[in-house]
Amino acid sequence: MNFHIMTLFKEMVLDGLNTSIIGKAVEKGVITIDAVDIREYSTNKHKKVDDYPYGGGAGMVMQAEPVYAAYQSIADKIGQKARVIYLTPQGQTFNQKMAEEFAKEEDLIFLCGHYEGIDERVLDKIVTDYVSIGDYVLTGGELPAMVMIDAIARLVPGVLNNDVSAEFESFHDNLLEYPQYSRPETWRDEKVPDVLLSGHHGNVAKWRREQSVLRTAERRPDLLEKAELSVEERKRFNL
Ligand code: 6GU
Repeated sequence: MNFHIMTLFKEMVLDGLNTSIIGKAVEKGVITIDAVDIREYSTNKHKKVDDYPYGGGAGMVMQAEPVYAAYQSIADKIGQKARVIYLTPQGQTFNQKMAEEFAKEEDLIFLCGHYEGIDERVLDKIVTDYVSIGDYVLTGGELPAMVMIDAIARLVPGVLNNDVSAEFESFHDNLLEYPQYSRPETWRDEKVPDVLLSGHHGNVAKWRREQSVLRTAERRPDLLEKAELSVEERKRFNL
């Protein structure tokens, strides 16, 4: 899978993503991450990419042409249709289901805005998806693009060392993950739950399921409405 990022801050996204597990996946060739500097497509002699908003008001607006030319350079390179995601607090809030949908694509283009926004005309022409990462305001789209790429890339086969782990985790069925323990068996007088040392796989699975449901009820009761719980579970946990 190929991630293409249109930005004024290439180093920020590339430095941030080319480390850790995502960086390993890039090294392995399972995914690629390319950043295009929108400023390189400015036709202005000072490489300016923003100007005053028509109608007045605070701040500057990113101009249409450099954004469009940067987009064209990517479109020409990949030679097929690709979704263009504009990171904006005015977008649909990103979630795991959207990550799973985006992970099916071969190429994704991320457009990171700055200043007070981007000229609406180029957005109308190229953007297919308006996405936010939550109800708060950031200075630009780079961190949101990095958040989305991390969440999407880890769903691509071969990115995680462990193929099954992406399927059995928080949110795939609207339940939070069960608690985890590792050595030592006793740490500062606190013991690992006996069932996990029993070697009884059936009991371990049952305990983990209970913990998932309990933990979701306690920490994210809003998720439980969407979770598929058995009649017994609903009764047992008073849901
Ligand atoms: Cl996608 N962009 C900006 N600038 N702020 C945000 C956001 C995006 N999502 C939440 N806050």
